[in-house]
Amino acid sequence: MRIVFIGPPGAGKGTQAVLLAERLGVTHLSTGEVLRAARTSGDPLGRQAAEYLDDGRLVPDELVVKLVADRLAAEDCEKGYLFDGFPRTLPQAQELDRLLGERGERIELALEFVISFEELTARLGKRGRSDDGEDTVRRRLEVYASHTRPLAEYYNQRGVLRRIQAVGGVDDVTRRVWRAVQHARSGDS
Ligand code: B4P
Repeated sequence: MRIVFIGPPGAGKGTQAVLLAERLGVTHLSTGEVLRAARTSGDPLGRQAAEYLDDGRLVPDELVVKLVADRLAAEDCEKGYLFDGFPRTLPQAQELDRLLGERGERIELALEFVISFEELTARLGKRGRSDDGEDTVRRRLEVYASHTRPLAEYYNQRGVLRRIQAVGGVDDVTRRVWRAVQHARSGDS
């Protein structure tokens, strides 16, 4: 299956993506994780991405798209993939469609994680990653609302959007994610 996860920072996309990718036997690709790893290793991509990560802005589209295009070409993506945190802008979504079109593929499920601002700030406060400081989180949430949230409509128009409530324990959310996957597979509404 080919899936994208959409949701604000801290919604639990990464947590659920690991579980779902394993259950479906597909490749999990988190652009956030790849960018953080590149920063730590100090390679050229990481050096370019660092300033954006640290102040909560989106890394430029061309850098992220290149990263995804390279990754998609790897053999392990032939069995399906789950993009976690990508696309995050309309140009990224359009470029992804173009790349997939060349492969004769398309996104079959776009899962939007719905969660309140209060719950998010509480979760991120507990996590304490370097981009989880109060001002950075506020910036990331604003960027989400202006650039990424509109993608839900993009996928809704393509008939592949499903929304789940991302509150409750991890197991509760996992059950909702799985139900959405089953509906998408059977074509139910
Ligand atoms: P990401 O790595 O995608 O990180 P995220 O949005 O913060 O996290 P996620 O929603 O995956 O939450 P998680 O499961 O960790 O992005 C980081 C940065 O990278 C961006 O700000 C941007 O700069 C850059 N970037 C990434 N992709 C990009 C792109 N495509 N274009 C441009 N820039 C890009 O969960 C959060 C916390 O909640 C955890 O501590 C977890 O333990 C906890 N949690 C999870 N589920 C829970 C539950 N049900 N109940 C309670 N707590 C829960």
